[in-house]
Amino acid sequence: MKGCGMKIWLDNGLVDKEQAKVSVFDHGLLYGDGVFEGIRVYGGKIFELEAHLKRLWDSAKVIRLEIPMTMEQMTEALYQTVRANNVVDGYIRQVVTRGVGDLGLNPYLCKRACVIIIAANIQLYKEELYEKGLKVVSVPTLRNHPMALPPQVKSLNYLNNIMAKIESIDAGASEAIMYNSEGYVAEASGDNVFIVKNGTIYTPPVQAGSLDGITRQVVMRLASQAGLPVVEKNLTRFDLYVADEFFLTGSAAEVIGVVEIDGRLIGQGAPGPMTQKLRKLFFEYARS
Ligand code: PXG
Repeated sequence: MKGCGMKIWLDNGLVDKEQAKVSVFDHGLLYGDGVFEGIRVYGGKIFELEAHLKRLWDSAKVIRLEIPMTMEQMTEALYQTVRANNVVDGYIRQVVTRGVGDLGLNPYLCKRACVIIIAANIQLYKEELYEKGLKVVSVPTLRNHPMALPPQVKSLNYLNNIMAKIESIDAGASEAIMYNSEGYVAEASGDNVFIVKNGTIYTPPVQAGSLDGITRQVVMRLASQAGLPVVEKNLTRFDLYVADEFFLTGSAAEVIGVVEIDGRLIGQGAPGPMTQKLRKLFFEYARS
């Protein structure tokens, strides 16, 4: 898709990729002031669109950002961008920045938020990692405290997660496991955490400090429907180390097994049966 007539939604309509530029005075760039969503497209249909729109509007409300269009207009803009780029199975990056302002923090001096929609493809991990499973590490950088920037806000300021990602890469791992200030598992740098122990699926409550992941919600629902017990519970490093299975969920990663954390092997060192089953259920649902 690169270069061959890619169209980007910018503010009020589609423009050529080469024309899709924002000002150096946009507070999205100057301060990371804005919100975004990463959404999958399966078979030409935008996956869990309502949930993504709701989350975007909630994130915007928290940071007092007015999105300059209605949800209906946004839906239309998303589909126009998907169709203009012939995206059938792909990925949408939807961004709303605070817009152009002064060299000063005050967001209220920015006249109008800027809307950007990119429809393309994404592959977060190499295909073989889905078969073999990921190696992850616990990182020293804590997930943002809820009384700082609440982790439920999907803001353009991802430095908290980027710090964690750097720490994991530097440690030779594929992903970071982030904890909260009380020592409970929060999430990975861009994915939610699940484990399986004695036949039960566990995931930390969102209040432990994670994004309210849409893939997480779907996986929890599919597991319940399949009669697999799912429990939201605070998890510690100990729980991860002794888990029978371990997997991550996210729009980019989908469902991916973890086979090693901090040098401890999970289960038999390969993605477990429950992980594989949920991955299969997820794709059946996504493609239905
Ligand atoms: N936690 C964080 C911090 C995230 O950024 C998730 C959990 C999973 O949420 P969803 O709703 O996607 O199931 C995310 C989402 C990327 C990329 O480019 C990252 C995400 C989504 C799309 C793309 O790395 N993370």
